[in-house]
Amino acid sequence: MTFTRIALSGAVAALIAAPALADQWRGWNIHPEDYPNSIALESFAKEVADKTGGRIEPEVYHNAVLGDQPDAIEQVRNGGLDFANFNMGPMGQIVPATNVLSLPFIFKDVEQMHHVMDGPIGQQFSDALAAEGLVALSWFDSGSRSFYNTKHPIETPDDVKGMKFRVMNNDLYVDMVDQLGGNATPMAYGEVYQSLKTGVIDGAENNYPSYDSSNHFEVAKYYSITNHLIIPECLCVSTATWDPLSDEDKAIVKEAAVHAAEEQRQLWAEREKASREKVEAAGVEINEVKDPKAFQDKMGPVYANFIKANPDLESLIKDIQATE
Ligand code: GTR
Repeated sequence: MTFTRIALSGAVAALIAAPALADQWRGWNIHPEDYPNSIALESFAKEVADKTGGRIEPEVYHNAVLGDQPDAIEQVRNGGLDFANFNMGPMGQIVPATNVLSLPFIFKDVEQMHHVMDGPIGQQFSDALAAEGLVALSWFDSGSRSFYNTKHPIETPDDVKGMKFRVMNNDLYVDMVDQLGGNATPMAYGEVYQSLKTGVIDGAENNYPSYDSSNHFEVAKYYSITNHLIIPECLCVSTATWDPLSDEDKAIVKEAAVHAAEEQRQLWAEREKASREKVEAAGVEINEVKDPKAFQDKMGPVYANFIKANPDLESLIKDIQATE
């Protein structure tokens, strides 16, 4: 008896003396360490750790080592992962309102996308994400996406005919490629390089930094500027991780995410330029499509099909189009 009592009080004393255990957060990232998003995520992790005095210790896992994007979205939603940088492309399958951001040519340019996402419309997307277990704390840039392929430059929609393109996991992109006369194959990002190399697909579509960092430029040498998609990305925290935080910690985490987005957007602009120069120097043939409107005009049915299936989202589309 006496022994037990001494041992117990010893354990209690040790507990009181020990510093509180840090809350360790696992963060998902698809990109390699030197990518703008990755650098900004590391800054986010550091700022959170510093400002909470180590109460929260976020760690970023780069290169999709924690799984591909659709799986990671599920994991953040159910609290298996704490935070992530997600492109809104694959998000549409889970949070239908975010599909509006995946409509081809929905934004006039990246600047307009920023105005939309940083204002009240952006808040509507944040609310829709929050209802599905994802707290969007800030918005990253992802430039604009264009088609690239192994065969020939794309000048007109006719050049897409018969070609097989990898798209992100979202039915909207299948419709988009269909309307251009091509065949779409939804596929995980990590499988695209090999699939291009072995001819399983003829092409894909992405922004310059991803075309560069994924090495797709080595195997698909024709990059045709269509700028058909401008898709924002969130820095999201799991609701399961967020809700129990004190107000003080919520403020710290939110501020760190906003700082990370500022840094990311700056790094993004630099990286876009550097990646374009790099792929050109490596022999990539870049062409600007002469008549972007010809591509845009083909998207009428994509919008019509989408609005038919989601009549409640039509006003959101109109609000975005009306934003300067
Ligand atoms: C990148 C984006 C990634 C991922 C990837 C893809 O531009 O940053 O999150 O969505 O494209 O094509 O799968």
